[in-house]
Amino acid sequence: MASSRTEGSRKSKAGDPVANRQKQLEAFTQGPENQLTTNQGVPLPDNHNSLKAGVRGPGLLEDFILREKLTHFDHERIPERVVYARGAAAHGYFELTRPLVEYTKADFLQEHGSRTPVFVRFSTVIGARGSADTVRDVRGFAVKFYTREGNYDLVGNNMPVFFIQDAMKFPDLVHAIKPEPHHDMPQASSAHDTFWDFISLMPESAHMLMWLMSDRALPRSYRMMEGFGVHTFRFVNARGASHFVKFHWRPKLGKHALAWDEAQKIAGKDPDFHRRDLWEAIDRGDFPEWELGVQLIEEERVDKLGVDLLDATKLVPEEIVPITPVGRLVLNRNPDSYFAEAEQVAFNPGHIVPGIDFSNDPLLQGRLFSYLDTQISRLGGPNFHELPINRGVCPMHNLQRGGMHRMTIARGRVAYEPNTLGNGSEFRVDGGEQGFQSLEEAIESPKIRRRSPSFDDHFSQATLFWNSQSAAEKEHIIAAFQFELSRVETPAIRQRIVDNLAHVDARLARKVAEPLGIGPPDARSAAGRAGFREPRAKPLLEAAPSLSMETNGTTIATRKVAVLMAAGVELGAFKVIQQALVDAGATVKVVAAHLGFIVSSSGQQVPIDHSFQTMPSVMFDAVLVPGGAASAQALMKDGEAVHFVLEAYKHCKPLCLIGESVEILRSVGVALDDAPVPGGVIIGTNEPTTRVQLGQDLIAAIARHRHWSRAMVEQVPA
Ligand code: HDD
Repeated sequence: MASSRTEGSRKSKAGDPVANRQKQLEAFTQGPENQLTTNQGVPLPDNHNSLKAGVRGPGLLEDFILREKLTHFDHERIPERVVYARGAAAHGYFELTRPLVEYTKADFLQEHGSRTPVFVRFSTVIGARGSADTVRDVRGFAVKFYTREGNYDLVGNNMPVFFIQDAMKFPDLVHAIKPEPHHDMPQASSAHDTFWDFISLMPESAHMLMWLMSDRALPRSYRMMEGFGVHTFRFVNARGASHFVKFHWRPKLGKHALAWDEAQKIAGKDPDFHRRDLWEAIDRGDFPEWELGVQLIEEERVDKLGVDLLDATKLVPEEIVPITPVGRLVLNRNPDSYFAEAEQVAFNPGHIVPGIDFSNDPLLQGRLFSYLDTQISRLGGPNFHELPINRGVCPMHNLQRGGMHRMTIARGRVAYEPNTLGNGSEFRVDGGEQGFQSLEEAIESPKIRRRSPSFDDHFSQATLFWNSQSAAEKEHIIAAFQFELSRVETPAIRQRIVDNLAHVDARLARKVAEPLGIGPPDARSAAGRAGFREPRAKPLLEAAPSLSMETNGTTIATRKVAVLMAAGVELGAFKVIQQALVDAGATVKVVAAHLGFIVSSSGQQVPIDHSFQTMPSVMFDAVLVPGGAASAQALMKDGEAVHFVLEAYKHCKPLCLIGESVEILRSVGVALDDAPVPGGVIIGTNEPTTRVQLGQDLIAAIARHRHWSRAMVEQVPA
């Protein structure tokens, strides 16, 4: 083990900081060995048999080898995170593309092209460690920057706002949304009475609820979701001048969602869907990338914004304060050990560096206490910063000593300051200009336990979000509310939610109420309840296009396309389209009734990647069914193949059907002969002159991701 005194010294400035960080971790890394020892290094004679009194006799207490092995095993688990328990993480770097010298003195934001090693953990919030990835939930997006002036953690979410305004309510929120305490159900779901009971009485959550019921809560991939610092922070420059700042991560692959039915099915078919997706992408060299952008707000502008920057239930639309891109985040290395890295990493919004400071957001202020505190019980004591994944790359020394699992061997008799016995002369740390300086702020206020009236506007941004959604996105939000509230057993809770929603949008509230067996929404009843504040007359903007996920096209890189075939398949068009897809960065997999090979109409053998049983349509982004009468007929007779195509249709995925395979869709009554063909459905023949165009059409359809307004989706069984 390397001594902490020599690790990561500032000399790393001369070398590659990302490589140096990896070297630092390697000092703690062990490869597989072909010899076993005890923890004391004593070679094992045998790893199959315990020590006994005779081969059929009782075990002996003396067996230190068995006892050590069982004892370690018995203690292998640590408490899971109280929230954000399930996650996946990766190493990478942050590269600065736009120095921010005039705004902040943060060392890692000064030099164009400088690279800072990072470790990033994505997560779901509600579920236990063993729950499914694709549940409806907020996603955590936590980034640890190992800077030369200490670790900086940006501990954000994939949604830019939060449920509550004050940390005082966090334990209530979490108790309400987690499984109900009497029977510990449901797992990883907000669709139950206690959550909606609490939320119905907390109108400040209206905006976040809209995000949670939207497609943002169903990301297609961790690689395809945005991240937000949520709170307003401060940048402080070398002259001590400050700007407010909000952080945004924008994925290079675009932001995309799953369909709700699909997300539920994936939760059963592959509960590790998002974790696997991240791991496999990095493993094959498709390194996920995000752009870091900042919204910079001058102190003088704050009062004119129309949004209280200290209120975490509000965002500042980028249509009002544009986002300046400043760098890129690249994840290029999977962890070596899930436990040692992803599980033991300890994030904390209180880990900041000179040049960055907190705002007075009361939610953030509470977080500054909670994270250090939780790590102490989760990681077993106050020395978790010494774990390899949590160590900084710059020197760390202070006078803290002892505590469980202390690793650093601090020399000498002196663990106090001021002193003269340490290095032989007087040592004293005086206040001064060096080190982290909190931004000086004049505060003269009464001590008070109350909310600021500027936090009162609970609905206008919920309305702005609603108005900014496309027609299909609005339908998804309505359906999500209906689903969740249909699971709520207490009618009065359902009623309170729709009454509240009437203050977001009358049509939304009416539509949500329709299947719930309750009365029509009553806005006045909501207005009469404690905690309710009259909405502002008008949202800041009519609509903010940046809040919608609808897209006209992005890259199709790393999207997965299934090709369905059976014996007799015609390969002509398939080969041209396959090449076009691969050239555009997509992955193409052949799926069939069995593994092995398929013999094409021209006698060629096509290797099969997956069978229908193990790789259903929900594992893919698009489906291609080549022509060939024999192949199409065999697929038509195979319930799993038909289901594959219909399910992909229902989930609004791009479909390319060639020749006779068109019959699969026609068989359930989807109108294909009269124009227009349903969105994202491409129909073609094996005709050589049209093959290139078919490929281009399919690529354009995949780039749009899902064709949410596709016709007849409800009628198609799947
Ligand atoms: Fe938190 C974990 C993000 C409010 C208390 N939080 C945690 C993680 C993320 C966030 C991403 C997981 C980090 C990891 O991967 O290890 N939390 C947020 C955001 C919030 C927020 C974006 C609002 C803007 N959190 C919040 C409040 C409190 C906490 C108000 C308490 C006052 N959060 C915790 C925690 C956790 C945590 C209990 C659980 C595990 C951990 O810290 O390490 O302390």
